[in-house]
Amino acid sequence: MKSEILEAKGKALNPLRQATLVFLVKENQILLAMKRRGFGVNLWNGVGGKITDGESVENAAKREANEEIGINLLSINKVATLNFYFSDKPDWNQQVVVYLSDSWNGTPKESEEMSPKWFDINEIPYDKMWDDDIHWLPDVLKGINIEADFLFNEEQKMIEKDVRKITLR
Ligand code: 6U4
Repeated sequence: MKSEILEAKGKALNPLRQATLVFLVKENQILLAMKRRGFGVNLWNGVGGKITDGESVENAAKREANEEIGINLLSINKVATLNFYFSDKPDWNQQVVVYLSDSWNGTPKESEEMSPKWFDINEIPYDKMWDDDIHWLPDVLKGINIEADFLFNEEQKMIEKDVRKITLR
């Protein structure tokens, strides 16, 4: 693993605080949501957020999808585990567990936090997403499970990455 990531890992809470990220997929489309406030504002991303005390990761994923875009997830499939380290903001360090879902009830709708929109899988706006996404989301959408570590600088630019392809689903 890269030395700066190792250094950030050594300084981080162990285990890292966890968060969830869910992408709905149907036919050739993926649902992204524009973050309207707080962490990652003005970036397209999946839906998700922090895990609350005593909650399972899967339940947190389902709860956040309901709170942020008003849908009930019926099934989710874990596809990636991503560790994010922020060199100057250790409070932001987090492990994000990523899921895909092709089964839910309800129609995605806007909330105070997120504005959802369907994108063609070939037209994902990586230039308006977190820097890391282009390094793992294409593989995840091809059916490859990923584990990765990413280090960000003070301007929230990704400065190091270590991406491992784990299994073919
Ligand atoms: P509040 O506003 O406290 O209710 P909450 O929705 O619980 O927030 P938030 O917004 O901190 O949590 O969640 C962060 C979201 O951003 C999670 O879905 C994980 C995701 N995320 C964090 N870092 C990311 C990164 N570098 N790349 C990425 N998604 C990231 O694609």
